[in-house]
Amino acid sequence: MSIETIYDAVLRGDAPTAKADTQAELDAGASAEQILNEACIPAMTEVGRLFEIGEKFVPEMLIAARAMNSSMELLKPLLAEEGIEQIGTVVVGTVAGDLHDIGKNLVAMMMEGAGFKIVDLGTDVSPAAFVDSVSNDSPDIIAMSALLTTTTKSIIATIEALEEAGVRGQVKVMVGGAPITQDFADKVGADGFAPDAGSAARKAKELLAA
Ligand code: B1M
Repeated sequence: MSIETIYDAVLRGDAPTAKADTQAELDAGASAEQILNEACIPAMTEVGRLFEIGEKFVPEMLIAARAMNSSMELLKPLLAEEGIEQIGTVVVGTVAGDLHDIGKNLVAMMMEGAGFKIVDLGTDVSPAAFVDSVSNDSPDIIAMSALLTTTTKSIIATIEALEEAGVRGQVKVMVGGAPITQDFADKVGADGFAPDAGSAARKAKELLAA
């Protein structure tokens, strides 16, 4: 076991090995931050890259994310103790009227893999709940997923609600989901769009840096 075997285990979606090797590395004196930054995050970044170029598919990405989570279960409490700062906070949710959550969960997992703290509001999230999350969770980014043509209007309603509440300027807004395009994102005044989970994590980092 080594940092490399954790990287490999996450990449091929081998949760038991990812967990066992994470524990072994911790016992051998590695820090949680080192395992996160040298194994988990690079492995999920690579999974995202392979997904984007069509060399990995949704089930493999879910399995890799599960392997990362099995390592993260051990790392999270230690990261809190070590006082490791996450790179930013993203509030994710599927918009009002929409119950699809597979894509949203993948986006959340890839963003977590990229180092973000994730606050997942779930599905059928009302504009008011997104607005409340700005004061409750102080997110850098609000990430909305919509899978139905009919619920794209919930994205518009949420952006309007953020504006009406006077908090639109405090957060970047990202949108995505099967019916969403860059053109739609531009029209509704979102700050970012991504077509898939891997590029969503990269876009979130770009928005944070902007
Ligand atoms: Co629904 N459904 N569904 N469904 N469903 C679709 C979306 C549909 C295209 C099927 C079809 O008719 N061909 C169609 C929508 C048509 C339309 O509006 N244009 C549809 C419909 C009509 C419905 C119902 C209305 C059916 C009914 O009851 N009559 C109903 C609606 C319920 C509701 O939401 N109110 C319904 C229900 C369901 C199930 C509950 C049965 C189930 C959802 C289970 C769940 O999510 N827990 C379901 C499913 C599974 C699908 C399909 C088959 C698969 C969706 C999926 O998970 N894809 C879908 C048809 C299809 O896509 N082939 C369909 C895999 C997932 C990884 O991809 O979600 O696109 P996706 O996410 C991607 C990207 O879009 C992107 O990254 C992800 C990973 O790469 N992405 C983001 C997503 N969010 C992002 C956010 C970002 C950035 C990127 O930034 C914030």
